[in-house]
Amino acid sequence: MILRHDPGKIGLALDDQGWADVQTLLTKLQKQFSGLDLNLLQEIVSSNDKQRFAFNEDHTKIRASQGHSVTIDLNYTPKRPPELLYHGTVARFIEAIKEKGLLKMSRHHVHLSEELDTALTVGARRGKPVILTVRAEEMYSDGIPFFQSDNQVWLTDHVPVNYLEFK
Ligand code: HQG
Repeated sequence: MILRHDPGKIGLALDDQGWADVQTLLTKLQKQFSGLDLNLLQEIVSSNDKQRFAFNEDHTKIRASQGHSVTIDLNYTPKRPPELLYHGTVARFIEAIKEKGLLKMSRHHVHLSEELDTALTVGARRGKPVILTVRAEEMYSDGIPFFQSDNQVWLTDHVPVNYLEFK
């Protein structure tokens, strides 16, 4: 919540690339969670199931690797995706997706995965998952940039409907 959506909630500021100062984060969070220290924060970062957070090289800064709604520039460089990527969603969104393609909604990017299983898990957050296949390499060849986050999530701005397979 703090590193992706609402740093102001604890009076924290993120820099332009989404980094927060570790010591400031700890000091501010310790007001609510007295047991939180650098060791516990390091354990949270290393054990997080999706590796959502990353430290900089000397561990003085921390950020979320993707999924933000606040405006920051993660500074990822464009990268050629594999031929196909997957997106997990649910049936009630399909009609709108057929009309407008995949939209990033409140996040910075549309999130796509290389693994079917990951897309199934993402879709299952909202109900019975429906998997859409994205012809990613074709999109990239047509000039649409892709990025890969530090935790291996594929990101793009918008997937036009003509690159989607609904099966
Ligand atoms: C849908 C979690 C209507 C889209 C997950 C999705 C993921 C449309 C929802 C990460 C639409 C947006 C991202 C359109 C897309 N009309 N609905 N045109 N285009 N949608 O949460 O991909 O735990 O912003 O299908 O594991 O579900 O946060 O995106 O259902 O990796 O790390 O609009 O969030 O990761 O929902 O999930 P989200 P998402 P974390």
